[in-house]
Amino acid sequence: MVYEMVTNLPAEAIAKLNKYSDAKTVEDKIKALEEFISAVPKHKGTENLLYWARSRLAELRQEEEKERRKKKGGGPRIFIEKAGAGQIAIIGPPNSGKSSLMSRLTNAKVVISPNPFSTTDPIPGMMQYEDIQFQLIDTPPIISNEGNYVNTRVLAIARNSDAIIIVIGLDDENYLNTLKRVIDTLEKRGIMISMQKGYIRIIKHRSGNGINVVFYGKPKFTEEDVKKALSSYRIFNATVEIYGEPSLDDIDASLINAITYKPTIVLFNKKDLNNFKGADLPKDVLYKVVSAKTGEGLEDLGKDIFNILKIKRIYTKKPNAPPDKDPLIIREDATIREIAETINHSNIKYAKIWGKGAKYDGQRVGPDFIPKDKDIVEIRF
Ligand SMILES: Nc1nc2c(ncn2[C@@H]2O[C@H](COP(=O)(O)OP(=O)(O)O)[C@@H](O)[C@H]2O)c(=O)[nH]1
Ligand SMILES: [Mg+2]
Repeated sequence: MVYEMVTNLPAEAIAKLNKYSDAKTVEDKIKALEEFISAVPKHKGTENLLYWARSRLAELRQEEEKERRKKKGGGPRIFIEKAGAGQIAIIGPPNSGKSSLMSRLTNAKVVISPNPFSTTDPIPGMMQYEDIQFQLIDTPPIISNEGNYVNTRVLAIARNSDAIIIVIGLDDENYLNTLKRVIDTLEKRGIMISMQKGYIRIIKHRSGNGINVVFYGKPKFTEEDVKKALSSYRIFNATVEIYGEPSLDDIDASLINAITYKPTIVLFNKKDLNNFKGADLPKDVLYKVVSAKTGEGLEDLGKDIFNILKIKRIYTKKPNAPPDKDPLIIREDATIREIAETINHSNIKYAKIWGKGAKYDGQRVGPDFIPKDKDIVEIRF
């Protein structure tokens, strides 16, 4: 397969794209993206790229507008500062039970009401799971019962979160249709709840050893194609994860941040009111039938959230001292080296570990070793 599209991008467009990636504020991102769009030649081969760039730009403009109003002392902030082991946006249509769920699971004070638009602002609250906490965010309805109203502010929160819980009420006669509308709304704005169709994640590194491509799926292109595509963007050090069967265009979408994957749990709520008749969802989307009113079905939700976030807890310790009480929360597949880096150490010699990941207590392991959830790690420098 020949990769043609991005190689057509002029150097100027690539420079603007890098400027966009590096931009720290919404204003700078908008400016760089506008310049990027005007520097991209308009033809069949760049259609997708421009579509994604324009949708991202529209979203950024809305964020900017909200920020402006906030500065004037008006409306509330769109983003909620992250806390705990992960931020999870609870989204769904009006009256599905989002606030009831929030009130059952967290310490947050929320308004529960049969009035469909009773929740007007996003509200965070902490949910305890074993020795860690997740930050849940209750949100206003994302779509209306009728009509085409879509809440872009909720979409922005979903995009910024680490995972999504979609709440659908079983008292809604067309609950499967309603769920489909929520999922379509998310996908149209580049928020994917499944990786099955295909997804590319690009993690850029400042330095390092080139392009490392990891295949979790079977795309119709090769590692060479990925390297060529990235080098046309002047990206020479990156980890590229490929899921499902994406196309090479998805590289563009991923670079521009237009497509993002969010691990998702669907909760079919109000099981006390109505029977659940099954749902056809992608394999990698977890769903549960629950009642926010009685608590039924919610027993393992903490464990489920922990699992979809793909994180682990590591208790670090110093020699001859007990392990830290508060775990370090890190990616499930993080190595000893990455754990050391997050606690600001680079010259690791070896580590000693205790727990599920260890063959025996105090096993000596190297920097590339991957400890398991709840392991105790003593790093030696
Ligand atoms: N029977 C029953 N009613 C529920 C359940 N969860 C929420 N409700 C009711 O549904 C209405 C809307 O709930 P609310 O949490 O405000 O929904 P939201 O608009 O999604 O935040 C309220 O009258 C709740 O009491 C449930 O599991 N069972
Ligand atoms: Mg509500």
